Amino acid sequence: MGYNIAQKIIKSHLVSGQMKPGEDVAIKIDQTLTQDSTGTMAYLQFEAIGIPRVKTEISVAYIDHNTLQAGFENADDHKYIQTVAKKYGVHFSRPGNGICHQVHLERFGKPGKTLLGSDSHTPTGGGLGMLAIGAGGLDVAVAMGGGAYHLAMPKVRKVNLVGKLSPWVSAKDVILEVLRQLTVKGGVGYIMEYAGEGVKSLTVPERATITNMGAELGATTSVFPSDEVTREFLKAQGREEDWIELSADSDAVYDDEITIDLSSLVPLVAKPHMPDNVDTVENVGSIKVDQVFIGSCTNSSYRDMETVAKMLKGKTVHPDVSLVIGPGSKQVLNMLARSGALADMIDAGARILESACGPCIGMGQAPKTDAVSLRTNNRNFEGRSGTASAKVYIVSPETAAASAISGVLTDPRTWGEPKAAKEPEKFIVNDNMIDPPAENGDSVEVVRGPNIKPFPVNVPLAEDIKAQALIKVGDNITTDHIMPSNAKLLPFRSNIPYLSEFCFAPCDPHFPSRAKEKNGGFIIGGSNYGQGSSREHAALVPLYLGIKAVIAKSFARIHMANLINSGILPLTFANEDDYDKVDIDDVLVLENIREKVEKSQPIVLLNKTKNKEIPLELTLSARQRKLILAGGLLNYTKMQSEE
Ligand code: MIC
Ligand code: SF4
Repeated sequence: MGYNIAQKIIKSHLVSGQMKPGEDVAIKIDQTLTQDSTGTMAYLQFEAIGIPRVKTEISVAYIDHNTLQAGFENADDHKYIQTVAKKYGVHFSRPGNGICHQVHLERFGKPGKTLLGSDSHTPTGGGLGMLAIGAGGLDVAVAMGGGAYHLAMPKVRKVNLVGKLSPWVSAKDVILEVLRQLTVKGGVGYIMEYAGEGVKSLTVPERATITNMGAELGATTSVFPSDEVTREFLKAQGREEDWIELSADSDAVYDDEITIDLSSLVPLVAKPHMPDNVDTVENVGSIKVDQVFIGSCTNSSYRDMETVAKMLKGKTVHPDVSLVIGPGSKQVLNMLARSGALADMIDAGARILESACGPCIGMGQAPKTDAVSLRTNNRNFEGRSGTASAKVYIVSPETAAASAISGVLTDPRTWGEPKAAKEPEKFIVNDNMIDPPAENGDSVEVVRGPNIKPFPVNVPLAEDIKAQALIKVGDNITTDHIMPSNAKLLPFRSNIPYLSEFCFAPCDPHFPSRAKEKNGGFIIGGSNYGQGSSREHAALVPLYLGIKAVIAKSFARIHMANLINSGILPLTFANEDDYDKVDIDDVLVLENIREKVEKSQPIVLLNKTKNKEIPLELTLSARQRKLILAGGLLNYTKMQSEE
């Protein structure tokens, strides 16, 4: 029996475990990436582990999220990351060099390699045929130290692409169609592997748009074959030697399969406030638009930006629209500048931003009250734009540009002649904004600003837990609900005590004070709890507030791993209906929980207030049980190195 691409890469990196879906496998990590909003924590944890030099083939620290610098905090974090990177053997991509995923695709990604990144959109690298996975900062820190990455062996779903995209329909519409079919939970437990004739017609940046937004499916990652198109891309980046061919065996077996006919797709839009709330642009109709943002790690490649510039050339942005454009990298911005495309954008009235995440994570450009904002990014969660009442619609760059000119949501097919840009034969390559690490880091002094506070470390799991339910939330709660991120909060990613004041702010602003007053307790969640980002702050902050366990209908992958890494129990209701048997303030008891976790015995929650027994499940690998018992990955890693 042959292998698919995902299995081939896992097999060639397998350190332990069997490649059977659901089993714990450990894989060797070739490359890591961090960004600044998760990176400070990742490097603090790397320092706490105490390994003198990273052991990966390459590790890169990017500065791309916290670039607004309204106070000293961001700049202090940048300096900390720059110096810690230099000392421990990590390349440093300076602020302004671009969004981690775009730059990594351009300059470092290699087909067949594994990449672990402290950002949920790390699967962007799958566009190049990498096995690129998003994880919490602590997992990345361990991987930098040479430790294997543990995950439940995913199933592999084949996405068979047939036909060819029609003019004005682009990669964003492909992934929106996948999201429409499968929903934000549809990828949980899966790797999405793209195959079929249609693959050839997609360039690497287009493939990367699709794998990037596989994160919104909840998938472990997404991967494309590495073929002649991949070779051409790497050659144009001056790195043809990094190319290898990678395809599924002809008799490869998949756990599941869907087919997408590219020729039947039309421009699509994800309506507020979920990426799977998908409809056609035509159906949604000409709603009035206040803001358009073209950028983010999903759609900020040279191809996307040139296409937009061609559409804007000679036109003027509608008077009621603010058009904001953030090219994904210095390379893209430089090429736009030299081709004249940047001048066409400026001339049309676009507001040009530096190459960074920017508005995608609410770092500036918050729209007006009740605004309709069209964005090419990947997430439209409520409040993420920085304006609580704004309605964010996710669209392709083509739909975004057409709408910016007309002032209403516009189907780009009404524009006539197609304008899609071609991939260049040669990209402008200048890595002068990527600082290599010191040959010998001993003499490098790590600079720590006053905003860097110690992070919480758990204690070993208690014998019994008795505490109250502090909050009860519904389905699809995102990490943006648990630990919001915006221009005001992102500067405090290395300051857990400060962040804790805002935990669950969009759901219940009194949660932090209640948690402190009651000395911690339980969180009750619905299904797909913790979807979205990789930020381990959504676990570290609850840990700081004394959360002992989250009891939910189901969990999103990265967040569940982050809870375990923090030593917080991720329990699920054995019967989903039992969710109704717990209310806020109920006193809950987990008797002999330590022994039960240790011996994998059935767990029953006693709701003392309602006098009800509720069966729970704890689906953990043997290793994860040890992490929970030890009080998290850091304690466990230290215990192991002491043995
Ligand atoms: C996001 O898109 O939500 C982020 C900001 O990039 C996060 C990481 C973070 O919270 O710092 C992610 O996707 O993992
Ligand atoms: Fe940055 Fe947005 Fe991409 Fe997250 S999704 S890495 S905030 S551009």
